[in-house]
Amino acid sequence: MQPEVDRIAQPWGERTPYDRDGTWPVRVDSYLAPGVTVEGVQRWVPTASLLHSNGDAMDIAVVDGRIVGVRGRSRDRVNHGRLGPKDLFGWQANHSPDRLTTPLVREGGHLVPCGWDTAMERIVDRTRRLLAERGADALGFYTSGQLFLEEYYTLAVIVRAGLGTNHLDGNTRLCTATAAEALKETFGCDGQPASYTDVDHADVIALFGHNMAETQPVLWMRVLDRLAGGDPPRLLCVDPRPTPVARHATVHLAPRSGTNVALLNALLHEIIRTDRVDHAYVDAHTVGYDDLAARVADRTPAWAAGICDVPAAKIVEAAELLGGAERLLSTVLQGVYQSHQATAAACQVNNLQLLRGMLGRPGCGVLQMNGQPTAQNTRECGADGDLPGFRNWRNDDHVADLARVWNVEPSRIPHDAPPTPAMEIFGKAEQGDIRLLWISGTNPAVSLPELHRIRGILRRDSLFTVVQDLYLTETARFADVVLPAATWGEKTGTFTNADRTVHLSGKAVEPPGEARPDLDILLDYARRMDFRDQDGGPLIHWHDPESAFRAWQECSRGRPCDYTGLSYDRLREAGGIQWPCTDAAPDGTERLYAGGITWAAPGTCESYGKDVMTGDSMTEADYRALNPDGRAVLKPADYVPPDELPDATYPLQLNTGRTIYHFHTRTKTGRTPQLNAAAPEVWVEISAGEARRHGVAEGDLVEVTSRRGSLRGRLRITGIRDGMLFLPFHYGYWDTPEGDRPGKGGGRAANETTVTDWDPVSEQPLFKTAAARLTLIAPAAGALSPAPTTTASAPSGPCPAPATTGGKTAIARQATGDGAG
Ligand SMILES: Nc1nc2c(c(=O)[nH]1)N[C@H]1C(S)=C(S)[C@@H](COP(=O)(O)OP(=O)(O)OC[C@H]3O[C@@H](n4cnc5c(=O)[nH]c(N)nc54)[C@H](O)[C@@H]3O)O[C@H]1N2
Ligand SMILES: Nc1nc2c(c(=O)[nH]1)N[C@H]1C(S)=C(S)[C@@H](COP(=O)(O)OP(=O)(O)OC[C@H]3O[C@@H](n4cnc5c(=O)[nH]c(N)nc54)[C@H](O)[C@@H]3O)O[C@H]1N2
Ligand SMILES: [Mo]
Repeated sequence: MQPEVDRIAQPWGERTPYDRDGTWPVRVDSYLAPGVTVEGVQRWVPTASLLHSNGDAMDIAVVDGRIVGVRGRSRDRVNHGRLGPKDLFGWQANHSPDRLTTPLVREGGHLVPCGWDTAMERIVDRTRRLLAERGADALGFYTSGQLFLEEYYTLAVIVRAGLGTNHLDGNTRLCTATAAEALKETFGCDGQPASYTDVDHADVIALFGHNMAETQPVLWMRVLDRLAGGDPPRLLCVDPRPTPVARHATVHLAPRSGTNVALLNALLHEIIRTDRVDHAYVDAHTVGYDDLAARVADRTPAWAAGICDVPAAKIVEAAELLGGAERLLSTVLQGVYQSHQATAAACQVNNLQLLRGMLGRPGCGVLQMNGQPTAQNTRECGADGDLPGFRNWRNDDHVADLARVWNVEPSRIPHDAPPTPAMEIFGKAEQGDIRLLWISGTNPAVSLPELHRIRGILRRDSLFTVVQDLYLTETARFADVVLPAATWGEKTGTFTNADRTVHLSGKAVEPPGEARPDLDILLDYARRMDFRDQDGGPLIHWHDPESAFRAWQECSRGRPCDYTGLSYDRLREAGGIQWPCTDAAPDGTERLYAGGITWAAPGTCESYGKDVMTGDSMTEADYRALNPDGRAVLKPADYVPPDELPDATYPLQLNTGRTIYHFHTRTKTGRTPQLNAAAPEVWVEISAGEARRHGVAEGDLVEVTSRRGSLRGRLRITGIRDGMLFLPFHYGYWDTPEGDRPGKGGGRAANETTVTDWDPVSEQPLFKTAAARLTLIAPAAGALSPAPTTTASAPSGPCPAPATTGGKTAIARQATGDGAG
């Protein structure tokens, strides 16, 4: 193994092969700023990555009060020392000279610096005025999947019990709402069943709409290392793009977008037809088999082939792979969650797993993935559309139990309707019902669909907007008050990755200027608002991260996400530990449901479920009748076509998503030299056939237009399926503040074009299914497409663009064996 690798050119580093049921070898990846040596590092501060959901554990290197690099943690269960490109280089954004260092308030139309007292008093005054004039329903909160557990929990208590509004959601609504919903529909409760160690044992791994190679590169390294070892797993990839996952797959299905349910129904049909069903498991642990079997009885591969535009024989091949698996691990992500019939499709993957009896054993399980680093915590702390601790808002006993924890009257906690989903919060702001919107750790002016509309909402005079961020983002530019936040490395707290692994993230350095941890900002607000419990004591009775963590532990006691066996000291010592962690399971819990389904009984479940076609809620009585004994529910779904299909004017399917080098709206990765250089500008992907039909070629400047808006970018010709166009959604406007450029075109945010539409069950927006057209603006004339060549955007044929490399500045160390120390 080379000791040093260009980790832009080789994002996954080199292989450390291992055999099935073996132990994944350690490989410690590290990157230190030029001129810094390991010996020169004064302190190493433990944390985990905040740039995806994988939870890669690492130490921050500190010299003279500054972050100078990172090193993977060899002993951590998640990564065994490995880091991805964003993990290695992304910390540099902390030092960007344009970090916010003071609060800002709007004066005479302009944002001007001010002190914390001025900024906070403005927010408190506005809150009090709105509470008096319009009630708590005039207040809305839109938070993140990137803050810490302690912060979400504090926010949830402030909003739900302090202010008493139901209008609190996270950008997790755009991200993992469908994961949570699919788990609730099938298992009665949120909570990731499987574990990353299942990769070590599986003989078949199926990835549904999940570009793991680019979005969880360290987990993908684990898969690559198994592929390079003895008795490698076979992969099924379902994705219309030629992702690195697709290139390594035994079977790659590239369906029309929005047809997941049709494809999955055909796969279930084949599993049942060939009787690959584990009847003993199904009889013991599920309800709904007969209904499911009847609903897919005529959903043949030939039927699905016509809808998905995938050869029937390939669907049969995929079903053989799934049906023949001894140990099947399935993963699901945005190609399902942000596509048409999101929850219905995600539930069919759960059904597949249950029919095959592949749950709760090594190598067997489903990962309804998270995307953001701390999305799990947004959900479990109730800072999204759930009550804390996966309590059921429709179960009075659960509400009463939460009221007991908070020492308030149950009536103080709004629970007469479901917590308001993000798209509805913006809708209420648009209608003037919500008058104060507090946005923390998210950049909706780039990440929400149909940006022209979102800008209109943020610009409204009737809406008072607070934005809490690190930079003056596209969203912050619309704010009435901007609060400068401290971030990863500058504050302490915990967060939980996609396989329930909790990490402690330590403060390594001071935040810049007057920037404050999000927790401190919320505690300050709570103090100024003077929220009280029913005995007149302070509602928020904690004062720092560790005391907030303890308060949350009490709230989680006896719940599925039980944290009571953890502590900061234990996490500091042991590294990542998976919840539930209790006196009975002091080392955490590798897999849920190892001994059967545990949280689906009517009295304990988080949700009574919904109709997965319409989103209509089931009543408690419905649920008791369907599932009296608390088993897993096999919920069938019929395929229905997407609302917006290609037509003569907009002939292409519009697909949007990610590249390995950037995170979301690039506020951090765009400020990281190595990552920015690897993918500096937006591009547009289509197939060679589609390029011929449109008379365009590699590198041409093209315009993409939908019914909502347009953007421009240079073309990359790839192996993507015909009839589809792909846009990375990372590129916003932070270099050009004017935002809207009416009539001029030339924007570059994918969400100028995406549609305001959502899954009826999870209410997650559909970023992957709409229609668009492509027109030539100017031939390349020597200009190159900025798309990376190392990833899903690799050119399918000869291409003038040079291979993506990072050169000298992107050389990171990778150490194995004794050298890994
Ligand atoms: N590098 C990087 N990593 C990240 C992030 C990032 O911004 N950058 N973000 C993190 C977050 S928050 C998230 S949510 C995850 C997302 O991680 P992923 O879901 O893996 O990423 P996406 O690129 O959004 O979408 C995955 C794939 O869905 C496919 N797809 C589109 N439509 C369909 C369809 O109808 N059916 C099927 N089967 N597939 C379809 C797309 O072609 C795409 O390749 O990544 C996390 N990790
Ligand atoms: N077209 C299209 N749109 C999409 C998607 C897609 O696939 N296609 N994916 C969707 C998904 S899955 C997601 S998760 C969203 C992501 O969308 P956003 O949440 O809008 O994206 P980010 O750029 O991660 O925004 C996070 C913000 O928080 C700030 N921040 C970072 N750390 C901290 C901190 O510690 N404290 C505070 N206060 N702020 C902090 C960052 O500077 C940044 O401005 O985008 C969604 N939008
Ligand atoms: Mo996400």
